[in-house]
Amino acid sequence: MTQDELKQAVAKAAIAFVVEDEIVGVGTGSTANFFIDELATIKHKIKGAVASSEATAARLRGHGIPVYDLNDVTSMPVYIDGADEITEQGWMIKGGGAALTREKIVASVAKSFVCIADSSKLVNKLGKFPLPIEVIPMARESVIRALNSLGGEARLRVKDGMAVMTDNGNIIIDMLGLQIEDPVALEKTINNIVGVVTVGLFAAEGADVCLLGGPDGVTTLR
Ligand code: ABF
Repeated sequence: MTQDELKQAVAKAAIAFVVEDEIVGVGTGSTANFFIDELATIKHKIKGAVASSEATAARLRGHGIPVYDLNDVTSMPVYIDGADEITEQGWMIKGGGAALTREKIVASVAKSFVCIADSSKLVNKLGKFPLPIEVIPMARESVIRALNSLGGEARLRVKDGMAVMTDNGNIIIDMLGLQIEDPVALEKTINNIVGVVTVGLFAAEGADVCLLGGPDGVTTLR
């Protein structure tokens, strides 16, 4: 099976977690895109969706799925999204697609987080994937200095010669070379640096369920 076929398999399996007549939180990225395409096949059974990025909102609307503003939603049963790395405990690194802040916000309102990923994302220890951090642009250098003092190497994310901008108008700093022993503590430490909006560690509130696609099919970790 190709990686795309694995992503498609977990996206299909995630449909079983969507609650009828309710709003579903929807993540960002290529696996989430497969999920959105699957969601379109049952769109008449749900009330609508809350999107974690402009790209996801556009794809949902393209399928005719109503997109709700999070401010108009008091609760939702489930948030479904991919990850860059996930451990068996449900701790994740997210933000490779620069949507980490909205992802964390939507996930915080949902009762449960269902992670969908191909099995290459499962790791014993987080940190091989550069850890994304969304930062207020004027704090770029002070945050880089603070991050470097924690070990690892902080780098501004650049694409086509330009700093990558998030949907919120902020920049992304990626931290390379980390071996994350205590993700919950590191999440707290980085979130406390002045100028940091969000760190892409999802550990204090990780995934409740992970659907992992591998050569033998979809495995469910809880
Ligand atoms: C989002 O998409 C992110 O938090 C993560 O960075 C990424 C995973 O991308 P993909 O599904 O394309 O591998 O969930």
